[in-house]
Amino acid sequence: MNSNQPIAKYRLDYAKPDFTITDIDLDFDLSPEITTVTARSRVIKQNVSATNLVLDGEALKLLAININDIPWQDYTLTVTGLEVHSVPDEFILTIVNEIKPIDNSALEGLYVSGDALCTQCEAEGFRHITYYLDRPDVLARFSTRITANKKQYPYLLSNGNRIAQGQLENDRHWVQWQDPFPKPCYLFALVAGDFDVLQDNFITRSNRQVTLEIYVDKGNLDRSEWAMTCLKNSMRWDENRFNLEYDLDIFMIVAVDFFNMGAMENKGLNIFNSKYVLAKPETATDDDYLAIEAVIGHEYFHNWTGNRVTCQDWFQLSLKEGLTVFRDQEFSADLGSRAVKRIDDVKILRSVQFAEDASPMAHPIRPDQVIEMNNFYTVTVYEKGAEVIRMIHTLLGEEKFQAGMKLYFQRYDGCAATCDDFVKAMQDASGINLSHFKLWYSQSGTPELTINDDYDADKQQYRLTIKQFTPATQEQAEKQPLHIPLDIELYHRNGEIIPLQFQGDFIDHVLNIHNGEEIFIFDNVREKPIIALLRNFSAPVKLHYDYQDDELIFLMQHTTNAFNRYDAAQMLLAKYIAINVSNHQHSNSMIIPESVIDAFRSVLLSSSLDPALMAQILTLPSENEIANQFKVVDPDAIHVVREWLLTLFADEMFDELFAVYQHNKAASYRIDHIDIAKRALKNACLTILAFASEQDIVDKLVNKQYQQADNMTDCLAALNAAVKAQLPCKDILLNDFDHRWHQDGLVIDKWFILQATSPQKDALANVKALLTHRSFSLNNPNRIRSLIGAFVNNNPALFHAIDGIGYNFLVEILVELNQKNPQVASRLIDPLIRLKRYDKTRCELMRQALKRLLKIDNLSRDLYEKITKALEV
Ligand code: B3K
Ligand code: ZN
Repeated sequence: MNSNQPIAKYRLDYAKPDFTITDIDLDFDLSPEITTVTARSRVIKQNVSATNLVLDGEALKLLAININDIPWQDYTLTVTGLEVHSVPDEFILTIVNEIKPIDNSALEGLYVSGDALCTQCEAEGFRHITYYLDRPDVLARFSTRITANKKQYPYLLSNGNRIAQGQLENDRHWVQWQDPFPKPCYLFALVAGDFDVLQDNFITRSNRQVTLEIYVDKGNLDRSEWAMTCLKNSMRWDENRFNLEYDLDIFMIVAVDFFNMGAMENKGLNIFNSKYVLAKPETATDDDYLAIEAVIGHEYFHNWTGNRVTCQDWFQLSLKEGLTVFRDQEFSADLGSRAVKRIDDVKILRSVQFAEDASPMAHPIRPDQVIEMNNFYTVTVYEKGAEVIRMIHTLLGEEKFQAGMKLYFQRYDGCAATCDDFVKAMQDASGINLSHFKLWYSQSGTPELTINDDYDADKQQYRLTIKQFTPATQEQAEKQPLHIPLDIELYHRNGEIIPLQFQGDFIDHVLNIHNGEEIFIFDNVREKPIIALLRNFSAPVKLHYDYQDDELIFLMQHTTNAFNRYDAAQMLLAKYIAINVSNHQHSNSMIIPESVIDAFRSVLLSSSLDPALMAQILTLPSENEIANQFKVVDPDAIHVVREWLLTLFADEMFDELFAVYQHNKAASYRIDHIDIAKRALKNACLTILAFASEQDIVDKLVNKQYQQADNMTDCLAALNAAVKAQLPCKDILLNDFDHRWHQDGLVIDKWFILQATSPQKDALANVKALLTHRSFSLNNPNRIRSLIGAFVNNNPALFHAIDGIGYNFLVEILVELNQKNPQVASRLIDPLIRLKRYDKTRCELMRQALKRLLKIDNLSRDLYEKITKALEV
């Protein structure tokens, strides 16, 4: 990789394109072995001094170039594409080229998924289809004609409306599509295959009828109904909450088994990983149902936030992703449990995004420097991006926020915009100054708030001193204070809320922090209050405040914000986990006060708490969540302490857990939020009970739930409990599950995940053996993520085994995946680049592993970018 090192692109180097393309007619003569693409584009010069048209293209075989239908000889093929020299100011460019879908294992461009052909163009996949201006600020009207064998590919789909079709000789047929909305090429899509189709329709609020179609593999129709329900709910919700209506006559979703990510929002033709479409109670868990709802919503919502208004350049990715994640989060919250949704989202942020901020890949939500764009579809751009939008929502309130959205669409519909454009629209529509707030777009890292308070009984005054500090990140040493909305509430010890006031004026519960240090004083506080901080997680920050146990226990019971009840419980656990990690490291015995256990017991005994919230409170933080508390992570100690805590909880609260478990059993399975909550609570209890010292009893209980389950949620919860607690029944149950489900990829993925996250000492040997399991394939990203991804990410104690065998295993896998599928390989490497978080021995082993990877022949840009950052070379 030395002679030809990939080079970075910089946000500030953005320049408008020299040429634009207003219309493109694509013609595909499809076959998996060789597909011929004819692209006829209307090209217009934008920069008068430009003479050469520089097009992107990769792995293409050029057959012909015409300008205004005359063959053109004056061109050069380059490493990155094609330069057409001395072109006129406006012309029709025709390019004919060939591609080989069957050889496309990277799943970018046109590729084979099972028996179908499909495309993935975001971010820069269109250049694998034809030579083009593959950048999001070139918007063209697309028409697409597809010709293929009719038996093999009875359905030929593309964006927009189907305008013509016909039969040809030799069992061939063709279909022509036209998309009236100009779009960048990353939103282009094509699918050819044989499917079962679920059809429905939706009447928009202006009374237009939209045909809805969901395409699934033959035999899967009974698993597609939930996706259709979610789609219709999304369409209605976007009309009601955001005033946004669908714009074409047809909306199609195609589910494919081979897909690098979750799904893709191509205009009018969303392509989905089948994992986010297919569900029936026997095969999908409640979490699967909720994930489908979120992803269907997300892709649908992109129609306005992403497609109608797109991004000027890829550095602006969070413009569409942060905003669309915010929208899908609100959709799920409005339809289900807002508190649980918030908790789930914050968990991801704390466990994955905070870890990314502390890694060599730290970047602002609008990155400044990129080698491989696919490396920046990150939890920072997406989830932290959504938190930034949420903070704007908190600062403006719903009404002004919606006014900002309206202005944003008025200004930029049909255009490519920037994050600055979005913030300006929000500011102009609301009259609220966001100039300091904008720093969230350019500054990386997790801000830390340190809060001190004191109470003056004589003056009846309560005083808060708030300091903010953002630790340096690898790519950005200097940090400025941010504008942080801090939502708080004060309580008297009797549970009463104290109104916030200063010198006779009431103060809003959202404090605006702008400086490195700020002081807030509250009057008329008649006793030292208990403070609820960062209500609803009002900003993506870490909090330091010296809570006493009794204050956290108070908040668990009294605070009005459900998120804060959960968070108080988390803080209480975090404190005793940290103490006991240290105890374990120093060979001291582990301890926890009885009052802490009693606090959790009273959660179990509460008759008023929402079962969904109870389940969240009773679910111990994952080892990854715990790891983020520590500067230097000790994965062994964290694992031991977490299991010790589970056994302690199980033994100390056995009767209460068992009673709640029994009480929340449902007679039959229904997908509604009350039943989902009850199952979550029941299974949270089972997960703890499984660790009880009375192993015979819980082994029977778990076994019974597994055998009697009529749905995947209960079946998998039992299997998970058996594996995590290493119950005697686990092997029989695991074998049974394999036997029952090995032919169903999506279901057997759940089994691969359990095998990969087993605490059993020889889990890695087992993972290696499973690489040859009948259901496993290194060609399918879902299988890779379930077996290998789950091991390296979610079995930290074993991945970080002190002899380095976990690291060696990952190196072997990455060597194999580097060329086969660079995007998937690049996601797998993340836990290995966080070397600085570990002790010297592990850090050195990780460094050696990375050095070995850097020597791979033809190292992909994706891995190169992460490895060089990790090694700081
Ligand atoms: N926009 C796509 C992600 C494309 C990933 C490219 N590597 C899915 C989504 O965020 O909706
Ligand atoms: Zn998205």
